[in-house]
Amino acid sequence: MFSKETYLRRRARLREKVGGGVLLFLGNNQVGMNYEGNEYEFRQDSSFLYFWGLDYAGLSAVIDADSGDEMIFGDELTIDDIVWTGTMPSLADNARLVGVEKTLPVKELKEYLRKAMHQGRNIRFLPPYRGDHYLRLMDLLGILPDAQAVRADEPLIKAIVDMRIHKTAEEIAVIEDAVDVSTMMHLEAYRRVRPGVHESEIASSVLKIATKRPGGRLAFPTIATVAGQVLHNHGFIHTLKEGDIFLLDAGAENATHYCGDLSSSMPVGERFTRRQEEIYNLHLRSFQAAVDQLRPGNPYRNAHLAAAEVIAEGMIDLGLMKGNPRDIAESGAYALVFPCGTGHMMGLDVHNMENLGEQYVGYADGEKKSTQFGFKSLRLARPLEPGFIFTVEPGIYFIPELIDLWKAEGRFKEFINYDKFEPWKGFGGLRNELDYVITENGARVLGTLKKPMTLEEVYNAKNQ
Ligand SMILES: [Mn+2]
Repeated sequence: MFSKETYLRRRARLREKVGGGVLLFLGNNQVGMNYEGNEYEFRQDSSFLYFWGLDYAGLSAVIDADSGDEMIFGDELTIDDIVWTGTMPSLADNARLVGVEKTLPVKELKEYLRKAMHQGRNIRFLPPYRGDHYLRLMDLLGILPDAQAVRADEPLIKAIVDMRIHKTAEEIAVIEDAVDVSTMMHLEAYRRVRPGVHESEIASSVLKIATKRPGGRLAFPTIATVAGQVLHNHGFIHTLKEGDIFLLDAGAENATHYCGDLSSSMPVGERFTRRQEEIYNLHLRSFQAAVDQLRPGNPYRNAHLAAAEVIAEGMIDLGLMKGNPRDIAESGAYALVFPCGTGHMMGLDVHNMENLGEQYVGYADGEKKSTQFGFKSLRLARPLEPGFIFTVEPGIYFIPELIDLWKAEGRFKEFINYDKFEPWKGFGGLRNELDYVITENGARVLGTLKKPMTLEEVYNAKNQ
């Protein structure tokens, strides 16, 4: 948790930006996994954490942006709770830690909102993403679940996005810490990956490092796979063998809930094959081309197009594509081997604020996200500003089903030599990923530890 002043400042700023109305924040509740009392690991809503700091279930909060009143709704512990979980500071004491003097029982929230609605006041809320929030919003505001996303308040969403997207020095410091833990997870994988080891063993050693410190956990389910062409592969079904490419996409969240997100690709054996090295180095060049575009004012779309263009050049050199690399990038034909975006915003969420809408987070006002395959996965396109924190993670993937589909449809025939792709169908896929912050005049990679990137660094890390 940050100091009380941080939370006071954030809420005052939000009040000012939104200008008026009742701002409603629903904290997260516990969710039963297989029965009510056996819960998933609790995770507080990130906007709730950002403005109210309190990291436990059963809370809601309101800012009256007209009067300046701030209040947290929650119930004090009963003797049953204390017998079960032990005693804890009271809600009133916790609220004071984040600069809130007024606390009320949960049941008073409905009455408070009913009164506000009666007075014709504008009740502003965020789009829900959890089942119980849909039900609570229906109960509290009388809005049916289907209508809640469209009735969510755009000025509130935009104000929150604008605040959470610009990181302060104290936020950058805790994110950098989470990135360091993430790097340690990856260094452990480089050491452990070898023929005969199972994917689940790597996933478990990575988890162990993420959870070593109090409050530490994974920022998202780990991807640890030799089938890297499957972009979100959580199966852990393979035993590693000589000749495979192992791909790890894993990151830690520290006690503050800010996170890191890194990816690594490495040979299962001592070295990559010549063909794997060639694709790995092509990927590194595309990574560098993206990084070269990182500076204030330059749209992240340019970083994506630069990476796509380098990959297209490499595909032409291999005889897999033809034509002008820039045209291949701009047409979207590159997406056959690079079907995802180059990166995404990061912060309290690994895909920061995705629940508030990618359009608001990753795109400038008035700039519409494309629906074309490839470009539709570009989560970040807008001009970069100091304090933005995001990932860079171009990759090269040979997805047999996608190759067959595009070939059958004759898609981008002018750019793609489909027949040459046949021998590449079993290649798999690879990527690396690092986290960056935009500075006043450029960008800086986050983390004080170095994650291996070049072939030499990768081979060395395997022998540490
Ligand atoms: Mn990522």
